[in-house]
Amino acid sequence: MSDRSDAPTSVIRLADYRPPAWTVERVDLAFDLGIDRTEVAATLELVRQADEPMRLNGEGLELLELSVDGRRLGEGEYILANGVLEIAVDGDRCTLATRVAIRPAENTALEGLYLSGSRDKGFLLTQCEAEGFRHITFFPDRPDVLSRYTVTLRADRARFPVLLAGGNPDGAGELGDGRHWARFVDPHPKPSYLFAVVAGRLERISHDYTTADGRAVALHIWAEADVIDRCGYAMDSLIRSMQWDERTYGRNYDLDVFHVVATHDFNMGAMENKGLNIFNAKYLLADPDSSTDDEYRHVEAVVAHEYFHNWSGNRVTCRDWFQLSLKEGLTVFREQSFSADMNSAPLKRIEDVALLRRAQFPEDAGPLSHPVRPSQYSEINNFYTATVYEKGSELVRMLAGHLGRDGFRKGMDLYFARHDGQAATIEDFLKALGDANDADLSPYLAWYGQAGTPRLTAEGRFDAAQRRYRLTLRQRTPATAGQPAKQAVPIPVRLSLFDHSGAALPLRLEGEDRAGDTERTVVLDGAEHAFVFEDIDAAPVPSLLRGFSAPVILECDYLPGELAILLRHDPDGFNRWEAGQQLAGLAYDDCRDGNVDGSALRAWTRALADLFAGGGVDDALLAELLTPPGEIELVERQAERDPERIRIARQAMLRALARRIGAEPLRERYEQLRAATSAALDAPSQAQRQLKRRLLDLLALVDPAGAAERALAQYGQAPGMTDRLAALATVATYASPSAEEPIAHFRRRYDGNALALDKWFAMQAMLPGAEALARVQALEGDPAFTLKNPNRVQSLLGSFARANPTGFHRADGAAYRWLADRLVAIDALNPQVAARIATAFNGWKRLEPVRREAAHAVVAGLAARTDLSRDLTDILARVAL
Ligand code: 0A1
Ligand code: ZN
Repeated sequence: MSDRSDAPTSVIRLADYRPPAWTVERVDLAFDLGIDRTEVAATLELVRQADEPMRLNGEGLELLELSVDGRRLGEGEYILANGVLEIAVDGDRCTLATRVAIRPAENTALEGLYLSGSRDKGFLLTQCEAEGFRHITFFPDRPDVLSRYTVTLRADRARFPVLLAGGNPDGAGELGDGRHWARFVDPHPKPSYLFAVVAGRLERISHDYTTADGRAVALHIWAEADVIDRCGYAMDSLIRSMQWDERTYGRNYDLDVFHVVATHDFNMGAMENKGLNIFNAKYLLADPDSSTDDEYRHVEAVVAHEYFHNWSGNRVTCRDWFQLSLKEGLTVFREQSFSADMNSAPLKRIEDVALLRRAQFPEDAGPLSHPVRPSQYSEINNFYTATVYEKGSELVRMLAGHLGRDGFRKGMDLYFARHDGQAATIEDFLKALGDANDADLSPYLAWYGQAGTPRLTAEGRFDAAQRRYRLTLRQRTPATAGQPAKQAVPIPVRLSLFDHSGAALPLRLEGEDRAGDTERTVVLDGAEHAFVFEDIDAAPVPSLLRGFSAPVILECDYLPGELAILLRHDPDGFNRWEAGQQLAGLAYDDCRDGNVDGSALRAWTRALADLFAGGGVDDALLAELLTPPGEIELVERQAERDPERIRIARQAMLRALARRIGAEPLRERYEQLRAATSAALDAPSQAQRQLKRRLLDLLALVDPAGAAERALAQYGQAPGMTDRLAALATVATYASPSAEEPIAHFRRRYDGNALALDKWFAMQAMLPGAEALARVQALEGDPAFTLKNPNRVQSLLGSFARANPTGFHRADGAAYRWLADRLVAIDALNPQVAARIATAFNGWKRLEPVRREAAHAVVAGLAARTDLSRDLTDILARVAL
């Protein structure tokens, strides 16, 4: 957090980086824990690195005692102002001791030490990334200060029976008067943002794990008693992650214990604190009755992500917060590879690319755009973005593709060996990968420093006389906020050429003796380059950017029939889907322009109807193929956005698809799948549920009564949450009066299950149309709703503002005004959450004039306020530009 912004906002610049003037070798912390008041005694062994005073960060701390080398300092011997404690010290080393008091129960920002749950039953925990440690004690709170930590926790045993901190246990005992203590020593130097403690009434499940290099590790997952029986899937996922990192990267865990804790009060997804990961319960708990298939996959992915950070983030950390993607992009990439190995690789790629397009492309195209390595920030918490995470992962994927599997592994081995125990930079990463392979990867640095999504234009020309196909690739990146001029970046383009029967052609580039495989990667490393393929007998259909080999927008004048060939024949699931998405985009253009008999719409519906009838596509892929880009992605296809019209055009294309397939075949296939229904979690069962859902939604467009009847029956008979929630959403979307009863039933059935109710809030918040606002306002009055809980706010307000374009962008601007009001209220409690919700205003400038005017008035009004947090002020200032 986040002072109120009456102080001028200071901008931190990458160019101003200087190494720390004082580092901390050892930290000894002793906590006397209490919910209202906790005392923290800290002893720091500091070492001078430059001829400057010692400066420690500290915010919201009540300073009780301060001494240097055993001598208490009086006022006048230090300066404490603007969150910095400055002490002039002689000599090159010193021992600094502080004692401070902090107030966990008052900490609604959930940064530093705070209370999760109620005063009488809840527990205490910490969140320190990025700058939370300074809310716990005075410290040089920056990631390039790595220290060895010893932590002693003291607390009332009855109220806080479980005491945890990162590191290995180093003793525990009684203190008398009902209090007890526990000590932990972490042998691995770490930055302060990885520090964590937890204390309270928690239950655990455990597993004895032995690493590949022979270390016995006790794995413990902790949660409150009412949810501890929902942690089994997370434990299985953790074991799979540990084994995968050993196998794939040769990385072993490095402490004797590994704790994972679930909390219902958390600002983000989870946190990789050394030896003590803390999870938003949403990403740790899973059971068939209250979790969907998607949620099971998310639990597996987030558990893996946090575990993988132990090497990519903890053992090798970041020099400064500009390097955030060094750990996040790399760890997302590692998680994506893991999930692809555990599940279906093409489906995982489809999911990740769809997320990139939905979340990152709009971010990169609007006023919040920033490079994967930003060059400045005023609030680092606002840079945990899709660009740093998802685009960052795409950059690592390009590097990995460039080096090949073995080369990338060699590079990673060198990176970990060379920088173990250090705070590194993105240059260090590229250098290590390059050095291990005798390669120069420095051209890829341009990707890290430049915002905006490059446009890749492809133009093919077939020369029958020469039997040649000339493919000209060009790139251009549009100007982004504060970055008018762009340079060319290396763009690897994996490609194949297909003939019109759908066969892939062997590829021989001009100057080569022999044809190679049917797929290869060419790299466009300047503004333009032509690639000439020989021995081509007829104009081929190029399949470009296979596997989404670079995070760009492809502009290629495909004829609909050409995309249909790829959609029908491409053997690779991802590319088949990609061709379908591109063709769906053209079909959408037809519907948007009122061209109901357009050639793209016909080609798209015909190809999908044939694939549907032909039975050659598995259920999971078929469900994906039947899902065109969403309303949020489609906004890019018109100059001025009117969400109503976008929805109408998209619904029209879906209706055309449903008609082409036919109501009867849709019903029949649905019934077959229904008969096979189970709650099993295996991939084919999940695929059946996914396809069933798509079919029901398509059926609703051509047979609303038939779809509603089936959806209601499905709701009543569903063996698990996936089927139950999907059915509820279908009824509520297409037959709202019949939805009242099941909606009320769901509310009663899951009373007390916060995570299940979050889905209930979100589902209703996303129901389209102008009435959505009144529905959301009514739901705010539900006793389970509170602005104090980030998950609740995300489910109701976040889903509405970010995932309900027709509801949020009401033409009268009422939803904008309502959200502005709520943002101010949330901001007073939790600035990080307010800032995240406020990003919903990101694209206001490209709305049609009436909505634009309404949004502008609201955004400008908010941006002019001086009583908001630094987090929210930063977002508003950029969005309002
Ligand atoms: N490093 C975590 C994400 C995270 C970031 C900031 C937080 O508090 C402001 C909490 C978690 C991850 O990537 O999982
Ligand atoms: Zn992460």
